[in-house]
Amino acid sequence: MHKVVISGTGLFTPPHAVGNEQLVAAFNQYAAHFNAEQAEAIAAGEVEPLAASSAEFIEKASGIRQRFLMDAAGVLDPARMAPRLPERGNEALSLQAEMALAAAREALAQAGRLAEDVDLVIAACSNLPRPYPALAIEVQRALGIQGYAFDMNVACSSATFGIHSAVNAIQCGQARAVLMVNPEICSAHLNFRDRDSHFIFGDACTAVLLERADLAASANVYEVLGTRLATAFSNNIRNNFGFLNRCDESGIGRPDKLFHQQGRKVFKEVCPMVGEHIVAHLEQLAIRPDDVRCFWLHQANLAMNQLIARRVLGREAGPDEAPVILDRYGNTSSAGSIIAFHLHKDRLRTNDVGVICSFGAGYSVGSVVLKQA
Ligand code: CO8
Repeated sequence: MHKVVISGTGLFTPPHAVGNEQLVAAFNQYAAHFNAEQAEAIAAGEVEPLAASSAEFIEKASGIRQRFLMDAAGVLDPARMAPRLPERGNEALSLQAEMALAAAREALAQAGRLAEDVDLVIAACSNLPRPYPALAIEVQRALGIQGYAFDMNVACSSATFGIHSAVNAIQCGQARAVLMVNPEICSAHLNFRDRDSHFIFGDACTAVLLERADLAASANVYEVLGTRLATAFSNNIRNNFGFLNRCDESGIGRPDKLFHQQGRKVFKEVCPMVGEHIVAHLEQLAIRPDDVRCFWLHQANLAMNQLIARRVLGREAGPDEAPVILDRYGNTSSAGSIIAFHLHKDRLRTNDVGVICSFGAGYSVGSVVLKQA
């Protein structure tokens, strides 16, 4: 079997940074309007009034200070509270492909690779622009890559599951190099009218180039020592949007067609699952947790990451050991752990070991153990 390395990563950051205060101001305006409109029903006890959101709560509960959005104006308009992203014609490049190209070009350049060196494109993210033709095939054509391409969705774990698939393809000799992209427009499936979750997500796109170690052009590469995946069904993070929605019109427009979750339950159930997963993966590779130089964890909640690191290490992790990017980016679903890796992979020195780990809806957990070559 061929050895596999990560030889390049890329990041596309959307144009609009939106702070908690701005988001809360829009929500509170919407809530005040709703309460005024529903005053009679609220007084009669028929409708629950909407409580105000608070920037202080958001930072304390999640660690998030701001997020980047593909369109801020639509989200911050209390009469709309959804991004305005006009549909493009069939001949135009789709928005997610555009994001993917920007991140992909950076990853290819970093690896010193051209389109002709790549045999497989994987688009892995928590929502795709359409069922078909695959977004990955659109990206493949736009970059002029031969070979094959496919889409996959494992929510927040899409990128690590994508890396796993890429590693398999390279190890088996089906591809020399694989480009994996994660274009996340979380703002388009987030309910900005829901106080419990309106602050959680941001938009971003990451790209990872994986190659056969013996063919890599760059000397600055990260050998993949192993990947490990796990899933366990849960309804605690759910989105009921789908192609069957139009077959039962009574449900169209209900908030369950957007992201919704039982945040507390997710926190309680996912942290132990992830801690045990990482420990078991390291054990399998005969690596002691203390010998891991850096954990690039999924970026959903600061306290969650601190707890997971504590479970793995048996002590507090330093900011250097588990870098945080969610304060600036929010939760960018599958892109989160890859943004942390992209921005902080230089924390490894030769022969140092690091772990990328994602977790989220499904439930799903994916870990990738790397060694700086
Ligand atoms: N402002 C002020 N107060 C608030 C707000 C707000 N915005 N929201 C809630 N409160 C109040 C509540 O009403 C509650 O009040 P009370 O105590 O009086 O009942 C109090 O604050 C505490 O509420 P919670 O218990 O809900 O607050 P938590 O401390 O649990 O924090 C979090 C909420 C931050 C959501 C936290 O539970 C969390 O982060 N949990 C983990 C969630 C997680 O990791 N989810 C991962 C989902 S991501 C994923 O898998 C990908 C899905 C695909 C992408 C989707 C893209 C859209």
